[in-house]
Amino acid sequence: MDVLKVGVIGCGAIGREHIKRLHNKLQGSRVVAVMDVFPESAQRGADLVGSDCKIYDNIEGIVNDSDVDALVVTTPGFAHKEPIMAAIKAGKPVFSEKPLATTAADCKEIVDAEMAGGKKLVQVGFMRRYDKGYRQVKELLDGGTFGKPLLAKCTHRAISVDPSYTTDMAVTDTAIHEIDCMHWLLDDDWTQVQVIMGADTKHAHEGLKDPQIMIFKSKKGYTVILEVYVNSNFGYDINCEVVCEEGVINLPAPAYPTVRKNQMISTPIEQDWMNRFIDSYDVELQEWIDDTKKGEVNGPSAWDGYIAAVTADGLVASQTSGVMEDVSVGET
Ligand code: NAD
Ligand code: ISE
Repeated sequence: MDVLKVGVIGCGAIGREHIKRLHNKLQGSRVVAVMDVFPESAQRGADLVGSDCKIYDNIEGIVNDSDVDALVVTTPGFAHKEPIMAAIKAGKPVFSEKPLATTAADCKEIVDAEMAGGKKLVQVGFMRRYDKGYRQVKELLDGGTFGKPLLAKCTHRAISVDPSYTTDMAVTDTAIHEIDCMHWLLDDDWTQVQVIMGADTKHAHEGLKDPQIMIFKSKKGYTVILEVYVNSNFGYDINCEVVCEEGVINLPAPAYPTVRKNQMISTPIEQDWMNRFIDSYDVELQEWIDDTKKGEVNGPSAWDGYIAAVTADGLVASQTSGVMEDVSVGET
């Protein structure tokens, strides 16, 4: 196959970003069809491609189009399961943005359907595994010279979120990145998790608990403390510090010049995920295109999506209970 012909389901913020990179930026793929529940959103997606892009208003149509080799799902998390299941049923490779689905039960159905089909088809958009900085941290940890990791402190801050963002989404939409990434970085599984609510910021909309502190205990005994603060009002601020027996490793911050002006020394801060992780999305999708053309799935799998969702279920339970919740994944 020379060119992978892709159908994109969900033409919102990241859907349009992925359409542009799949069609114009990366090697070996073209977007041939788009689908969205809102016709005007689908049209916006198609306009990025050109007049020969097909527009669908239903999942069955785009998934079963014989011109579509593979699917990219960029609907909101609650609407991932239906297109992923349809792609599996059609035997087509599917890349889904994170989370795989919003509950462990839904993720398990996807894992089971994929296994029943006898072929790996699903990849999840845990793009931090492709980030240069996180890869550098992993290389140092795996190199062994820092000794055993003891604990890690992470922040996941955004400027603001819209009113459709609910308290549980601090876990299923936002912390899901650290749930997967820290599990991958530390090469360990979570056994217990807890959420402690911070004092509410006045910048959060009515009913949203923000910020939240999340605590993860791992099988090997590591502790991760994560601050999720999605109405920080100042920027998109992703940090990770791993404290080890022989030293401390910090995730490199994006490189910006430090300027001296008006009696101040200052450095810009990212405004959103789009730029902060732009290279990671490119690497992630280029590898997905190349693997898919070879009939392989080598990125984060449906199983990775499932174990992240089991952990997320524990955190969501703890948002209400306030206590440590057990996380149990079961057998592979
Ligand atoms: P968005 O709301 O901007 O876009 C979602 C689009 O999906 C909208 O156009 C909406 O009309 C459409 N849609 C909703 N329900 C649908 C359905 N049932 N079928 C077809 N289309 C449907 O959201 P977004 O910010 O682009 O996020 C989309 C997904 O991407 C989410 O899962 C989110 O978690 C993920 N995301 C990941 C990253 C990352 O860093 N990896 C960044 C942003 C978003
Ligand atoms: C968004 O969906 C993303 O995935 C971003 O990477 C994350 O930082 C943000 O919290 C989510 O809403």
